[in-house]
Amino acid sequence: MSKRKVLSYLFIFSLSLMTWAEDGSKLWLRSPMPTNITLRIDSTMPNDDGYRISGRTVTARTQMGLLYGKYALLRGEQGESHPFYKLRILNHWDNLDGTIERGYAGNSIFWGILNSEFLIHNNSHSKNNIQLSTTNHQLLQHYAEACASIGINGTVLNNVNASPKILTSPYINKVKEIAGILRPWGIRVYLSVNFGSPKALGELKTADPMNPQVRKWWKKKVREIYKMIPDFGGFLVKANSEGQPGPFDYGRSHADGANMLADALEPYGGIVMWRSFVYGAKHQGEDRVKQAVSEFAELDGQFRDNVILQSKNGPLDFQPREPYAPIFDQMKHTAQMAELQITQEYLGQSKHLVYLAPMWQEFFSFVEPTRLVGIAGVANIGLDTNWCGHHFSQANWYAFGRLAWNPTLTSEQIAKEWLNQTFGSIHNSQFIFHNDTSLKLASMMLRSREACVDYMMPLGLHHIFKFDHHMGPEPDGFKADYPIEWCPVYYHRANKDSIGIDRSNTGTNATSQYREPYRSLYDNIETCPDEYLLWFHRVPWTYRLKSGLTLWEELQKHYNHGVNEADDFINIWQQAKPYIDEQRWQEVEDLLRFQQQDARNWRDVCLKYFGQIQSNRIKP
Ligand code: GCW
Repeated sequence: MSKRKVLSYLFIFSLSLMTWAEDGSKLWLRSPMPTNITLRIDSTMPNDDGYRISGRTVTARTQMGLLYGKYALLRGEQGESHPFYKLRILNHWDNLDGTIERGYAGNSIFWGILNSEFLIHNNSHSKNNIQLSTTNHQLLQHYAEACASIGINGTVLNNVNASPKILTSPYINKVKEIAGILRPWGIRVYLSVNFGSPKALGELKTADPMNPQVRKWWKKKVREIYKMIPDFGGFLVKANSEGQPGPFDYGRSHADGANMLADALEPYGGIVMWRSFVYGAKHQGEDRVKQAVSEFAELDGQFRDNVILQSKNGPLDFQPREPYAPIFDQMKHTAQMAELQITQEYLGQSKHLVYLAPMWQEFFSFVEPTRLVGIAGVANIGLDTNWCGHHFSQANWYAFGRLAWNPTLTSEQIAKEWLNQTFGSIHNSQFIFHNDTSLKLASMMLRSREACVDYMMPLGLHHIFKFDHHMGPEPDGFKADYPIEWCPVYYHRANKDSIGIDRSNTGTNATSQYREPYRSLYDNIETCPDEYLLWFHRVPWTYRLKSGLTLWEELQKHYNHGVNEADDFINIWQQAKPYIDEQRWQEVEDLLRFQQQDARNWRDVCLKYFGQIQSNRIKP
């Protein structure tokens, strides 16, 4: 038995979050921390940041394990727990001017006005010491604590549509400073990089990954970064996708591009997360949901060991329901990560209450968690007082962290934990309000994703969102000057007889990219699950579903059900009123009423449009 180092002490809970409880900015972090917690280091424990809790004693092999264990104790956990994934990373789509792509909770907590003011006043990009204001330091500490409390251990600080400027020294300095704030909380920083940087920054004439100068440039840049940030995590890259530069620009492959960066990062232990979200480049014109596999499958086995292919859970783009992305089946010799979207781009943004854990669990029911080496979540965090725009959107940040730590947790367990910690009384860390009410709130959360699917995209009817903001329905959406893959009419193809895209072997054959049994299951209209029907098939309006109803009747049923659910959420929330502070209750109430109206709007606009199409009153 190796020697046990005992670090027992009285833990004084002095974090400033205690003072945040009343102003609407409270996260799930509870106070007060129980007064005496015993912390022990045990070097015989498995070699990770897991913990063991027994009574009020937390034992772990590492300091981080002790920290994670303390928060677990607060959640009421007992027993032993270890992180399932080593990489549990938030992706912030934050631009350097402070705006956030697909952000619905205010501007960036990392970048923006303070920073650019400094640059303007100092009139130079070469100044090395950009200071974050005190407020920002504090804010980032809160952010870091919230992340650490649920096990998140990495963060990508900038948008995948990356400005090359992130690699200039003023920004690297700032990244160093942010890294310093996050480090005590076990959070490593990563950066999104623009593949064309050496050229875009005017330092070289090319960004060709096979050019020795370019390779040297990246090596030097990486050395510069590690000199400042020795525990820097690595790069996230969106290349040759939606207008971003990439290796194709020089006739090279994704593997050539990713490996060049990987070689530069390898000596320092850094990784490259290379995204597979691509369309409209090499396989232009092919069914968009097939293009990732078409582009990447032939490269399987060609990537360096420190390259991870990062793919969205579905093959299209974060719709409220997608079948899993078949790239997870196809890449057998490449490390893979899943990219989940916490920010609700297509799920009512920060205005609809939609709890996402059930959607992510659904994904894990198709893609074995062990096939992945990590999880990334596109963050929903901004400068809004309540961090996420909607109080209940915090639950999605929370659920992401919890599932990245343990993908076998149930959505229900996570919802209850979150409710308990978010709305529970500070005098009672174990149970929330009135039993019955809390159960209803959990049930509202658990039903909310299916409700959203029902009123936005029943039976697999996808991507009929408004240009370009994706809030609200636009079933007749078509713009000649837009890529066709952005146009709703491309996806539903409704006419007076039928609706949906044929992705079976008689159509685009996207089903052939799936492993069995899903390939056959999805390919056959008779066996295709209802929830994916219009995703994989073109279906006559009069087709009878398993329920005996026609497609048209079934669609109406789903739209109505979604609206009824939104109505019921308001009833449930009314019942919760006595147990929730006035401010948060009212803010959520206002948003639920908006959601109710919006759900009606989805139903009414879509049923009217499709009704007119099938009765031949309008032509698509
Ligand atoms: O979902 C789409 C979004 C883009 C986003 C892109 C991506 C960051 O509409 O805003 O760009 O996906 O994931 O790269």
